[in-house]
Amino acid sequence: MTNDKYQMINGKWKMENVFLKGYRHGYVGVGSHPQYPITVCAILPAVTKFLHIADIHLGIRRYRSEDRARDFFLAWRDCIERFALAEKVSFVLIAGDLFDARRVEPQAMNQAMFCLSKLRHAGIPVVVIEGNHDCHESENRFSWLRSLSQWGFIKLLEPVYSESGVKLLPWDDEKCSGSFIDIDGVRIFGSIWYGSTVSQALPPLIDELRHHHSEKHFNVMMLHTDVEGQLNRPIPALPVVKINELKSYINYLALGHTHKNFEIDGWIYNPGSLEACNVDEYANVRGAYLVEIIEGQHTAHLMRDYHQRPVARLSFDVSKHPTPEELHADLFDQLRHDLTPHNPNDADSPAPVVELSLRGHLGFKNALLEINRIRDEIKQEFNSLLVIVRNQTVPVEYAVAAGLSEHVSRAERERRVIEDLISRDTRFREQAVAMAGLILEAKRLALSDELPAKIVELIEERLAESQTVLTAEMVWHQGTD
Ligand SMILES: [Mn+2]
Repeated sequence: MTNDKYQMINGKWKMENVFLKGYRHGYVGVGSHPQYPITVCAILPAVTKFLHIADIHLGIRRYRSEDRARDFFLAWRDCIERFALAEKVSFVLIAGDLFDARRVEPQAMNQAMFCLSKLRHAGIPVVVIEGNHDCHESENRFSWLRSLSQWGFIKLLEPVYSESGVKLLPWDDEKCSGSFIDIDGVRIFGSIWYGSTVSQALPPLIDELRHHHSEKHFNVMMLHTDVEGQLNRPIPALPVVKINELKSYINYLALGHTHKNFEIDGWIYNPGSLEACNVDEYANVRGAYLVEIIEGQHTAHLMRDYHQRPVARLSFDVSKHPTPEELHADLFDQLRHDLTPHNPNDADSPAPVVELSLRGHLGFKNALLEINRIRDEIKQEFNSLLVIVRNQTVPVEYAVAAGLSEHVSRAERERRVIEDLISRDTRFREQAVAMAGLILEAKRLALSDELPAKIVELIEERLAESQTVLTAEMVWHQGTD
């Protein structure tokens, strides 16, 4: 309980110093209690359940695959059916980015309505805030989220901004608008997308929360923002110390925006996007929070068992494969060992996305690594929906002197770099030391103003000493690079 006037002790509601009988499993009623001269003026359900999701991104077009775009709908449908309708929750929270774009495609609207109408039919309110993807345009007062709110399919919560500052207004059923709403003992506050100004936007909102949070309710606030320390990217995010200023008024901060799951100090929750919106997000944990409030104490369960496209993440070290043919053969040997081909007749398991990372030092020119061919052959052999090849190899062209101690002299470091550059190309590996010496010698002569003809003479002389095959390859290599 947020209010210490109301407490559940030994299965009985206690208000201040008086016990109320017979209200353990239901509601504390409004009006006078028959046995005691008190008036109970709050409606407090013993248990309230709600679903908190964010970043559904309906209508996403980032993948060039219809099936992949449909996955976002299937994830949304599955979550609503399993964790809202079947669980008979009191309400659903969507903390921003229901849609991938503010200009909603007809198909994305159909996908949204498929669930929103089921929820309305079941009497489950859907409380929504704008995200950066589906927020209204500043010069336009119309938006699809506002329309959906007007039509009664969602309750879009927005603070009201005017010249005099920000105001939080209670939900108005006639106007279908407001900044906060009470449902089953929970007071829910909305906000808008503030972007990089979120740290400045928060203090005036907190002033308003001071007036409007309710001691008689469990207070929830929805916010679409990144949080400092939860990202791998160096972009401005909201510092946790700033968020903590909300803690006096808010019991559960329902976040959206960051597409991976995190939880801070047992009151700040970010479920993550329902599906992976780009390749970098495949490794992230994501899901939907099913939250239970019992006697004012909440428990948030991250639900992950819903339609998510399976992803097979594989890694292959390209080092020590001297030719493109050998690399190809060894790669497919490893794939056949690690990856079971998808059975296209199995309707229960969707074809996976395969993400293959190629790592290590290439033993041949980068241009000879046939990424497209590798991608097509994996797709064909393993019946994958989509194959993403991440080329993280170090091309022979950019070799570096790895493993050198920091105390090594500049001259030695230079010699090693040149030697490495030569030896990473298997055609010249055997002669790397001799050739590095020759290159350094040529450089020294050039810096000492030696005549160019003299330098050419030296190079020719040394090359003649080594194998004639090597000389021919050098000429070919220089001519095609
Ligand atoms: Mn998003």
